[in-house]
Parts: sequence; C-alpha cells; structure tokens
Amino acid sequence: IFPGDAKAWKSAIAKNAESLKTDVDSINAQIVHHVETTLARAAFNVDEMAMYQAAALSVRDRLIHNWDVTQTFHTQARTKRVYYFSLEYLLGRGYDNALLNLGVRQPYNEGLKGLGFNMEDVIDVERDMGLGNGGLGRLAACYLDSTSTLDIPCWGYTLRYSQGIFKQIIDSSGNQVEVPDPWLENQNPWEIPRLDNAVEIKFHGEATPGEGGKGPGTWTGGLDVLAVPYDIPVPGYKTQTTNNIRAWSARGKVSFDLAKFNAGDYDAAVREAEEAETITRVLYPNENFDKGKALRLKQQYFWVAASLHDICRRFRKLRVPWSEFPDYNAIQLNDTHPTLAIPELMRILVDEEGQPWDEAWEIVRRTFSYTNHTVLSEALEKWSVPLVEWLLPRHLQIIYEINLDMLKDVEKKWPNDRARLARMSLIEEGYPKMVRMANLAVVGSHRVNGVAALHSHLVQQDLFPDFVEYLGRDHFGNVTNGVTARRWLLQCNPSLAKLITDTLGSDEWVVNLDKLEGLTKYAKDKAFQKKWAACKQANRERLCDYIEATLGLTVNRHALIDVQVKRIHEYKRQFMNILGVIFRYLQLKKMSPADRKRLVPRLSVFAGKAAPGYYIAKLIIRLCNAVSKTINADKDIRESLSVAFLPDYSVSLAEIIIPASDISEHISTAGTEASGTSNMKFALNGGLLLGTLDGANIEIAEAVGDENVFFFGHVTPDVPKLRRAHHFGEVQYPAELLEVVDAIRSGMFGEAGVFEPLLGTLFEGKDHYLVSDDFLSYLQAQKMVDEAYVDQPSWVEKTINSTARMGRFASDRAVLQYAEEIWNIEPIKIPQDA
Ligand code: GLG
Repeated sequence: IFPGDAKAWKSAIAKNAESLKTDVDSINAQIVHHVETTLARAAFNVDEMAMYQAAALSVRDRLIHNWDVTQTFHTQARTKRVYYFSLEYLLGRGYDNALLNLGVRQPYNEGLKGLGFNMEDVIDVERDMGLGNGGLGRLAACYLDSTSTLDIPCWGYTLRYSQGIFKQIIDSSGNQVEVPDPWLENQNPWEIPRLDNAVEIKFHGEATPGEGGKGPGTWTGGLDVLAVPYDIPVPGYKTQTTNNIRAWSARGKVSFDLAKFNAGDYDAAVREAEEAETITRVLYPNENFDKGKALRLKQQYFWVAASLHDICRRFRKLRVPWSEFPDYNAIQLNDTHPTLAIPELMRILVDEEGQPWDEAWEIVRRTFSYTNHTVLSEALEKWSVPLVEWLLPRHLQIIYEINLDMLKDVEKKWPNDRARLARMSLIEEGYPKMVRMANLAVVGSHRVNGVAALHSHLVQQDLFPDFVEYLGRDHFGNVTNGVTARRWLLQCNPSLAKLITDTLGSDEWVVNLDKLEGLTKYAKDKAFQKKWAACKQANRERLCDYIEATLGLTVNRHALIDVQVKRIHEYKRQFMNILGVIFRYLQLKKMSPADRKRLVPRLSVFAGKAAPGYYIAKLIIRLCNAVSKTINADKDIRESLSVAFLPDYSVSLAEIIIPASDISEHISTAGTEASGTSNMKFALNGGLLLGTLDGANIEIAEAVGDENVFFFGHVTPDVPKLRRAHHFGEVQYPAELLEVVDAIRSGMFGEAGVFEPLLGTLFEGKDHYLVSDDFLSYLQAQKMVDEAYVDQPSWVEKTINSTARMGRFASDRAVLQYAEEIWNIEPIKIPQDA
C-alpha cells in the first residue's frame, strides 16, 4: 500500500506520530512550530488570537492524525456507516472541546502558562461555528459527539455557509438588528478543504422519463455547479475514533466555460460562477418556519446530491451488488430538509446504475430513516410543483411515479376513499400544486421518529394518522433527544464536574451518565450540599460578571436567577414570561420596603434571536428591553428585581448562562415544543425547571421526580377546546393579566403604542398560544418557586437529585437507541495497533 520504500514510509510515519507527544515541552514545541511556520510570526508578535490559532492548529494535527487512523480503519474493515444529513450543525467553539476530548487540557493549560498566556483568554477569542439556528442544529452537533465517543462509524453531511446565523445587536430602542456573521474571516482551523474531492451538481436541464415511467430516464443539459467538501473532524471522548462532518461549499465552474471566454463574454462567465456561489452564501435564519424560497430548495438539492455522490462513490469501491447498499449505509434525515435525497438516490439507482425500479425503491427505503422535529403546520415543508419542475425536472417525474405507486396501493386497501387519497398524496392539490416533503420522507424511509414521547405520539395521531394505518405502527417510533455531557457539563461547568468526579471517585459519568445516580445518596449531606451550592454561586457570579461587562448592569449577586434562553417564538411564550416579570414589578411597587426585603430577589435573564422577518417576535424582544430599562432604573426595586436581555445568544453564551441558573423556563403551549434540549442542559447543571407539560419536560419530570419540577398550565388535550373558546369570544381574562396590559398601555415602559400589535395577540380570538389561559397558573408556579427557594437545604437537595437523575438524557443513550433500533449498526473500537 505504500508507494516506494515501505520501510521509509513506516519510519517516517512513526516519527511523525512521535511528534504528537503530550508532555508540556512537546506541546509547546508543537505550538511554537505553528507560530513560526504556519503563522510566520516571531514570539514578540504573538497576541491572543495568534496564540489561539497556533494552539488550535497543533490540536488539529492530533485530530487529523486520529481522523486518518479512523477513516482508514473503517474503510479497511468495510464497516457500515451512518450518515447524518443535517442542514445545520451548531458546533460552537472547537478548541476547549477538542482539548477535553483528547485528554490534553491539563498539559495545554500549563504549556500556555509557560508561553505567557491564560487558557480562558485564549479560549475566548475563538468564534463560534454558528452553522445552525437552535435546537435542531445543536442536536446534530451533540449526536456527532456521541457517535465518536461511542465508536460508531458516522459522517455528518451539511453545507458550509459563508455566513452562519446572524449576529444580533440590540439598538438603543431595544430592537433587534441583524448583522452578518463572517465566521471565516480569521481562517478556521477546524476544517480541512478537500479540493480534489469536488463533485459536479446539475440543475435545470431536460428530463425524459423511462419506459412505462419506471425504466431508466435521462437528464441532460442544464447548469453544473461545483461542490467542494470541507471536512470537520469530530473527536470522541478518550477514544481514537474521530468521525467527520463534511460540509459542502458551492463554487462556479468558470474556468471550464471556455466557450464564453472565447466569445469574449468574460463578464457572463464570471457572473454565472458568482451565482453558483450564492448557493452556500447564507444559512436561512428561520426556525420552525418554512418560507419556501427557491434558493433554499437549491441548497437542499446541492447538499444531498453532493453527499449521495460521495456515498455512492465509496460504495462502488466495495464491488458488491447494489442490493447490499443498505447493509453498508444508513442515512438519517434530520427533518424534511434532506428529503430530496430519496428521489435522488432513486435517480442514481434507476437512471445511472440500471437497477429495476422496484428493487431500487426497496434499497431506498431500507437506507433512509426520518426524524420529525415539529408538528407546527407553518414549519412543514412544501415546494411548489412548478418550482421543482424548473429546478429538478427528473426528480419531479420520480416523485410522481412514487406517488402513483403509493396511491394505487392505498386505493387497493381502501377502495373509493377519495378523501384519504387526497390526504396521503405526495402532491397537494391547489394553485400551485405543492410537493409535501413530509409525506415523501415518511414513505421513502423504513422508520419515522419524533423527538420526545409526547411529540412522537402527536406525530402519529395528528400528523400522519393515515400513514400509521397504511405502513403500520412499527414504521413509527420515538427517540427522545439527548445532550452531550462532555460539552454540557464537563466543559461548561468545570467546578461542578470536578465535585461530581471527586464525590463519585471516578469520571466514568462523562461516558456513562447514569453513573450520576450515585449522587443521590449525598443529596441530604450538609457538607456536600455546601460544596454543591458553592459551585452554583461561583457560576452565578461568572454570569453576573458577564452581564456587567456586556450591559453595564450591576445586579444582586445573590438573586435567584430565572432564565429563558431560546429562539424567540410566539409558541415558546417569552411574552408570558415578560408579562409575569411586569406583574412581579407591580406587586413589588405596592409593597413596603420591609416586605420587599423579605422576598427572594430575582434576576430574570432572557436571550434569543428572532427570525429577521418575524415582526411579533421582534416586538417581544423590544418589550423585554423596555421592561428591563424601567425596572433596572428603579432604585426602590433594584435589589429585589432586575432584568437582563443578553444580546446574541449562542452556544458559547449558553455555556455561561446554563450553569448559573436556578430556574429555567420551558413554557411553550402544550403540544407545540417537540422536545426542547436546553431543558436537559439546565437540569443536568443543577437548575430546576419551570415548565408546561410539553415536549421532554414531561419525561424529565418522570426522571427527576415531580417534586423537583414546577409544572403549570393546560395540557395538550385541552388546547383545541381553549382555542375554540377564543374563536367564539368566550374567554374570561384574569384581572392580573389586564393589570399588566394596562401598565404597558400607560407608558410605564416607554412609548405604549409600539406594543399594541403585540398586545393585540392576546385579544379578539388571536390568543392562539393561550397566554391568557395559562397566565394565572404561571403566576402561581412562580409563587411556588419563591416559596421553595426560601428553604435552601431542601432546594439544594432538589437540584442535586435533579442532576443525579438526568442520565437518560445523554445523547449517548439517544444515539445508541438510533444505532440499535433504526441504523442497525454496532460500535467498533479502533484497535491499538491500527
Ligand atoms: C426542533 C424543536 C425542538 C427540538 C429540536 C431538536 O423545535 O423542540 O428540541 O428541534 O429535536 N426545529 C427545532 O429546533
């Protein structure tokens, strides 16, 4: 396998591996090597950014080494691989995470100190990799971390957006302003360009169906765009397994367009190339909302076509029949975004590989599985038929053929049931007709799962009841989400992590989160409680420092920290939270100073981005800022209540906020939040949940005990009835809510008129998310929080028990469940001598 002298190669490889030694001196030599050669700088010219880059590059050398070993081993062992197709990977920072997973944080720490740098400061100059919006993208990142840690061969496939999620700035009126996030401005050490693996992706052109619709068709002409892969290594925790995320970047094919050059039309040739590059220019900033933009459809096809091209190229090298494709490849569709992969694989199999249609369909269904992340109707993807036909003519033919087969089959089972056919069709009738991506994902997969027990139930009952009847119950299932304890405890909360390790006598919990259960026996132990509370206090202070530094706001450092951080969306009801804050403020104003003193002081923290075109969500942000301005300026209240809206929520900011929280709010209207994952992170870090009976909140309460969660509000089966009552104007508004609305209208929080459209969402049948129905019960739950907090020993006991029982919300558990129940793939450890 070596070109030339094998001995020369082997000795060179061994020498090279030796250069990756992990003692402090060697590490410093590796860092300085990058300072001198890669960055071409001298010691006097090294600032924090340069030191970060050099140190990160030295870490990257280790990652690449492990990556090579892993990929070579998996290829030679001909293992099955899982491919996680996700349009978003919200990775956050890579440096600290890589150090921890590689087990070299300590020597790097010392090394940097010797070179005159502080680890925390160096960590802090790294920009987040913000290639995602929120929960869905962060989930993908946690799952990749788990596949590596569990030694499951896995590649993520995604897009390399030039602009990730926008940066949020709050202007002087409290409004969100979006500015671009040029995350690639400083070169990114975590990606490896693979220019030699670029592939050509076709759009438009002419298509002809095959004979009888099922024979091999053709697709010619059109416009080719280059997809260039960039690889991001994903280290596992204390294992050599290093999986990969391959992110595609679009490039024009200008250099090949000789005809245009020769005709002297240089401009046109360049323009076409530039247009091609727009495909991966920006991440769409909507979450749980489908805008149906043509460029987004282009992104989706570009991404899945490049990824499948890659996977099929790898498969062909195995030289086994195509019928064995699913034995080597499992593809998980993260939401419907990659659903075009289904017709694309059909096209490859039928048109290019000459596989009979029915066998190809069998291969496709055995390969794919689909995760649904939402039941909100505005989020369900549909593409107009004319758009699909224009961009992907051959795929539309294939979709029609799949549809015809399915409808014939349904007609056979349920003769003369026109309504059923209309509901199940992949094509929704109307002007224009629309392709229903979720229906396609369901029939093109062997398994569909939701992301929490309640959600998976609703997926079956409300979203796809016809498909449950048609395909059977076993086609559907649940895999409750999970989070990685590496980032969301070990990395973000080092003091608590250390206390846990010291107490349990081992750090095995990092890879086996059920081990946390061992903490329950210390829950009542006074000495342990004291240490536990001290960690929380230190984290509280870290957050207060951050608030002071970013907002110039001094807050009571012993206040109960009440947090709601997530995308701003009406269904998540940040509105209800801020209305509750106003209610508290009004109460405090009515009290005597002595009574006020007796109350538990509060710090309400908000953070989150609104989609740039989401007017009401942006008004919610503005209201939070207006309320915080008034309250924080009120000298009588300052000690008892303050409000902070922290701009530009990100993974890195979450790492500061989550460990500091006493209470976090997960207060979506019942049945609307599929799972939530920050709820898991908060509980894991010794914060208690205040929430509705929605998403994973329900399972978290089951695990940690009802007595350790503050539940309130209506339950899912109540919702239709309540909405109807609003529709018919049969709602009683609680006086507490009206008092708060009046306060806003009085101008207490600045110009009142501004908030009218937001207040309007409460009245006249518009309260779709039932804020008015849940408000009283929300206030009562908040009161219970205040009362419970007074009894500190009991509170701390609750938080210990909460952390201790969060084991089942590890992403390791979730990934193992996918591996066993859906992917049919087993962990495979890389041998020492590989
Ligand atoms: C979704 C949901 C969240 C869920 C996340 C990951 O809104 O409830 O936790 O995916 O499954 N679109 C999302 O972010």
